[in-house]
Formats: sequence, C-alpha cells, structure tokens
Amino acid sequence: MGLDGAIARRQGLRAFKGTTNMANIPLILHQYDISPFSQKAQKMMGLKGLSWQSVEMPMIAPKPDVEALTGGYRGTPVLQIGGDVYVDNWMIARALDHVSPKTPLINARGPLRDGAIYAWGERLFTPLLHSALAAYKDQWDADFLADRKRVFPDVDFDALEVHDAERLSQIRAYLGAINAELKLCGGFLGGERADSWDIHAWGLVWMIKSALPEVSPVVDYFPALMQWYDRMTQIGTGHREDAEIEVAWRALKSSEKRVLPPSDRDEPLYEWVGRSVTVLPGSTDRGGAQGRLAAVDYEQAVLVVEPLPGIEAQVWFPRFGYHIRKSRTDEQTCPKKMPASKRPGLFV
Ligand SMILES: N[C@@H](CCC(=O)N[C@@H](CS)C(=O)NCC(=O)O)C(=O)O
Repeated sequence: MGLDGAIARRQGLRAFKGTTNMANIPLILHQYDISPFSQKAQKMMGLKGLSWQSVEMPMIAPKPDVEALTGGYRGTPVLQIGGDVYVDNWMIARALDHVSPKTPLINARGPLRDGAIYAWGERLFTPLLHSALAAYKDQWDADFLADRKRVFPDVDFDALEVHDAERLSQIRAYLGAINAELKLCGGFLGGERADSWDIHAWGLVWMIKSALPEVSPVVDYFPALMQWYDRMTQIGTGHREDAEIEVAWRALKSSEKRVLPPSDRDEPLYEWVGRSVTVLPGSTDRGGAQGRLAAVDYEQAVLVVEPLPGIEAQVWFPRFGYHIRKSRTDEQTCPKKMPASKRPGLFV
C-alpha cells in the first residue's frame, strides 16, 4: 500500500473512493477554491471520504445564487444538503457528522475542545489576512479591492506592510504551538486520526503555503509541522464533482428538510422564534441574512428563507460569532427595552 493508501487506512477510509452520506442526498458545497475556509470544508470531505458536488460562487458580491440560498449571507463556504443550508465551517462540520456518523468524526472531542480549535483558527486568520492584504492589495483590480474593503471594514489597508516582524512573530507563536502539540500527540493533532483540530489548523497553514511566500519560512522552520502538513495534504478532498447551480435548485425542490431542534424556553431569544430576524457575522461583513427564525438554541440558529418562489430552505448558522437582530418590520412585536428603573447598576 502506498502513502495515500496508508493514510486512508489510518483514517478508516477506502482510499479516494467517495462514500455517500446516510440520507443519500447530494452534498453540495458552494465555494471557490482559493479560500482557506473553503479548503477546510474540502478537507472535511476528504477526512470522511465523502462524495460531494462543488458549485463555484463568485469571489466578490453580488452573489445572487448563494445570497438567495442563505437569505443574504455571501461568504464561502456554504454547504447545502437538500433543503438545508449550512453556513460556516462550524455548522458544516456538525452537518457532515450528522449525515455521515459512521465515517471518522470531524468533531470528535466534545463541544468545548472542538469549539476551542475553531476559535483558535479564526484568531490566527487575522495576522494571516493582514499578510495577504499587504502582499496582494496593490495587485487586485479596483472592484476586488473595493469589495474586500467592505468585507473588512476594521482593517486599515494602507497601513499594512509586507515586511512586518511583529506580525511574523505572532504567526510563529501559533505555528510553534501546533508543532509542539504534534510532538505530544503523534501523526495528527487528533492522535492516530485527523479530526477537527487538524482541519482548522491545516486550512490556515494551507493559506501560508499556497499564497504567502513571505510567511512560508516560518512553517519550514518546524519539521513536525511540515511533515504533518504533508500528511494532511495526502488525505485529499474525497470524491469531488464540479456542478452548476441548477443542481442546487433541483436539490432544494426535491428534498425533505431536516427536523428542527426544539427551541428551549430558557433560551434568551425564545420569544423571537417565528419572527423576522437578520443574522450577521460578527467578525467580518460577509452579509446579513434575513428570514424567519425557526429555531434557536446554544448550538445554532435556523432561519427559514425563500430562495425560489414558494420553495423554502432552512439556513443553519452557528451561535459562535454570529449575531441575531430583530428585523425592523418586527420591532413592535418584539420584547420592549427594559425601563431605566429596572436596569442593573452595572454596565460593561
Ligand atoms: N468562520 C467562517 C469564515 C468564512 C470566511 O471568512 N470566508 C471568507 C473567504 S476566505 C469570505 O467569505 N470572504 C468574503 C467572500 O468570499 O465573499 C467559516 O469558517 O466558514
């Protein structure tokens, strides 16, 4: 057995033969390849050995198809399984483990540990993003640059330098931690098998290795990290088929939707269920999604939207890092502001 076979065997997979998911509904990833976040989702497919379809979305707004599917979110990646649409790698990992529980689990460690590495990866993205903006902003055409200035309103593009020792040192701190962890745990951060820790860390090292030559020597300095990066690359991306947006509309029309989780009465937003809301990604402006809040708990918020006339989709958002606002039209029917006399004597 060659290297690919050995890795696949260790992962409990048949080498590069995609398996379908439990429900046998096509997995459609709306994405574009040169995003580290899309790469993470693709690697999840590889880790589980799944068959999937890729529908390429534009890299800049407007993105009418994906915005219709999600109610307005425009980021990559988005996973569609029939009438259910999952936003963000956090929800994508959970959805894949749900539809394919017998293949190696992505979130194998428990909510807090899986959540911790997800958050760690989001944090490492900031210095890498700054390196990427510094390196490429002068090469991008005006439309792309203007779009990314809208996506990252808090970043001062003009202040970013390609050579920034402090930023490199920050990045090195994160990478050094992966390298040290690898020495403790074996071939993968997950031990014998890759899991969420490997996926979330790998996507960011992929970003360095594929697009940031200024940063790349920092990776090369850590041998365990380099070897792990190669092992992760070898896992591949499952069985991919490129498709057009029509597959998404067909899947939407012909599939059942997932049963929603019950909304918990203790959930602070319980009263908002059934009302019109907007969900906004907190960190960067990847577009607000509008729809009817169908369920909310500490794990997800689900919006019902209407991508095609008379055809609804359920859009699943993480609670980590996403904010829910009442839509303006619904303001009168939602809970009123607390009167000043009842406000607590503490403001932070
Ligand atoms: N936490 C999100 C982050 C997604 C994200 O930031 N994606 C970037 C691509 S690198 C994006 O959507 N950029 C704007 C765009 O493509 O429209 C996830 O893991 O899915």
